[in-house]
Amino acid sequence: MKKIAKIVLATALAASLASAFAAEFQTRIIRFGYGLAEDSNQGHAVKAFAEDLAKRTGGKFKAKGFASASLGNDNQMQNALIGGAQEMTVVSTATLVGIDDSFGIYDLPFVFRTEQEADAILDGAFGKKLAAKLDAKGLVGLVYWENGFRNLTNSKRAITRLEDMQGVKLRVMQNPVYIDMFNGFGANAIPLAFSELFTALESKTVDGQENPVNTIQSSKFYEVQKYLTITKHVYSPWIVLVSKKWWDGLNADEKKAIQDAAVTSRDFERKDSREAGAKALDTLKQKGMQITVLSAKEAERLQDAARPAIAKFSANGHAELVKELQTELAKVRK
Ligand code: TK8
Repeated sequence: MKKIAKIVLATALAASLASAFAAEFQTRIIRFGYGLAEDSNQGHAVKAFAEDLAKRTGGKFKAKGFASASLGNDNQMQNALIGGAQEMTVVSTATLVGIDDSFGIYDLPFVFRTEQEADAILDGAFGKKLAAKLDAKGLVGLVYWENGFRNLTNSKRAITRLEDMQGVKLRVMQNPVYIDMFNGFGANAIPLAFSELFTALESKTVDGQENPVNTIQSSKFYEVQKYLTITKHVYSPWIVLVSKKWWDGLNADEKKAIQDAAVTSRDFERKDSREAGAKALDTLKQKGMQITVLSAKEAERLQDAARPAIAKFSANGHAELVKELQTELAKVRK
């Protein structure tokens, strides 16, 4: 009898060990809010994330997308994550400057020349280190998605020279680098949440805005904006965030599943974004937008006019960070 009891005990122990090693997932609902329409790069990639995560967790993790800032604008969602009222979001890195002003680094004009350069910096040590700074603020930064190179639209006039920006009321993100940059160009920069932008353009509270062509298309800005100038003044990333409060309650398997699904969504999103971007100009033309490509000379004048905004960011305690980015970029360009 003693022997049998021992065997039973050993079997029970082995079984419990085995189940500890097999991935364990609790049923969890993830509210994943985002600012753009459902039919946008963000919407497509949130869906891809949810599908991939469901596969990895045997259907236990259900990520539900909330489009069009229905859970709040970028800043409001960041706060909801910090408080634990929402699990996930994707926001422009530019809107994180209230939490950590080093995120203004990505907004410096004309820093990245190509998407591939941006990928290398964002996915590499530089991007990871910056994202890790959010931990102490109650946010977990998982991966960067592509918003893309930003361009200028407005309803007043075609902008073909720097002087054409004079006095144009231009919505920018709530971020000092953008305010400095566009005021430096001679525009009248007005910081406003993206969720209020369409109405502000429609009512002519502002004349223009700047965003990548995909966003101009998916947000239907062509309905209220006639002129598009290809300026590519900033390469703008999005960052996928998780509430740290919620994250800390997950086991290692659950964390890994989310991390892996986030990487899948990143690769999906960049591909989707680049494919859509290649077609967007034709679509916007068809929708009636008049498109200006800056001459090489005007593009250079724009770059010169942008330099003080970079200098100011550097002088505001970020000289080291700017240097670090330039060093990393030089390595990538080799
Ligand atoms: C969407 C924003 C948007 C950004 C902006 O919530 O605010 O202009 O480019 O993509 O994050």
